[in-house]
Amino acid sequence: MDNLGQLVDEAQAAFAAAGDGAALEQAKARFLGKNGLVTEQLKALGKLAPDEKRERGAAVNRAKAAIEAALDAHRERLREAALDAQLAAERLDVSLPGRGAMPGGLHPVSRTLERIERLLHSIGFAVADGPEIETDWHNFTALNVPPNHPARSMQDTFFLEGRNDVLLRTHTSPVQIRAMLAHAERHSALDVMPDLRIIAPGRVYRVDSDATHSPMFHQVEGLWVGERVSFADLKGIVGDFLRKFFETEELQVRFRPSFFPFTEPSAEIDVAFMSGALEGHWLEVAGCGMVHPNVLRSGNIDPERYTGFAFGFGPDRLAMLRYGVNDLRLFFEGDLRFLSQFR
Ligand code: 2NL
Repeated sequence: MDNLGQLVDEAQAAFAAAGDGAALEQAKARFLGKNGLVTEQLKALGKLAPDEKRERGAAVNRAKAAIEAALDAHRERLREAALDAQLAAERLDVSLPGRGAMPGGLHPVSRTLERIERLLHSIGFAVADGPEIETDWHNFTALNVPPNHPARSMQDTFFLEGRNDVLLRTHTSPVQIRAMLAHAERHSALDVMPDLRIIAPGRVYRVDSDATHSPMFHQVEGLWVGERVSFADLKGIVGDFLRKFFETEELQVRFRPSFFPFTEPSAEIDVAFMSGALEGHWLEVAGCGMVHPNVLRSGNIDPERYTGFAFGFGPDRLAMLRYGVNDLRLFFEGDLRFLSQFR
């Protein structure tokens, strides 16, 4: 009887029809399980005579081995099919262009501030800072701004909600008031106070918004207080600084009489380039003057003994000139198409 060959064929067909691991294990049980068709054949051997049993036993075992080999082959086939499906689903296209690194960069105004700080630091000015939320006293009173000055109104200055004594600083001058007070205190035991030479860079706030004004903008103020500090020192320092900043010895610099409550005398500083698109046009870049005696007194410094000069630049304006930008608001809108040009 050759039903064993048929049994192997049936097992082959059943394994081939199994589409996944579970179906294959079901098919295996039907042939090789405890009550499976192969097991049945092995049990039937017991009823045979010894010489028949040896021959038939060998044949059943060959069939069993063939079925087990077929089972292994189909297990391997299913494993490979599963791997192929996974590889197809998780396919990587290694020929796609990379996303590319997006390196950051300093904001053009930050670069300008760092440039100003580096140049003024190199001639002996230390960087000072202070709070952006200030008292009315540090921002106005100490700076000799009269009580009814329009800058002290809600139309011009951001006051904190429900308060008339705390505000967003409108200039960095209060930093210098704080620095003078600390300097006077630190050296109060000495016969002669050493020179105070600082710059105060930072954000300032005013109620104002158009193409050339932003409600938040930047200032760098400088202050030098000592014995016999003069307007001539001011002209030398500021002129040297501007020629270094604009990288031209040909720069024209003029001091035009002006007025600020915190300086006397006061001047506006204009520059003119000797070449380039702006050649021959006077541009206002800063204000300055000799520190008013009342302001020195606010800083606990004796105006009979010490004098000082102060100046104030708008680094946003300087950045516009240096980079050829015509709308101040572009600096503060955070548009990467604009900002990434300065990397
Ligand atoms: C401007 C004008 C200026 C000052 C700022 C100052 C500070 C102290 C004392 C005296 Cl603590 N003065 N600062 C002086 C003159 C002008 O800035 O137009 N800035 C953009």
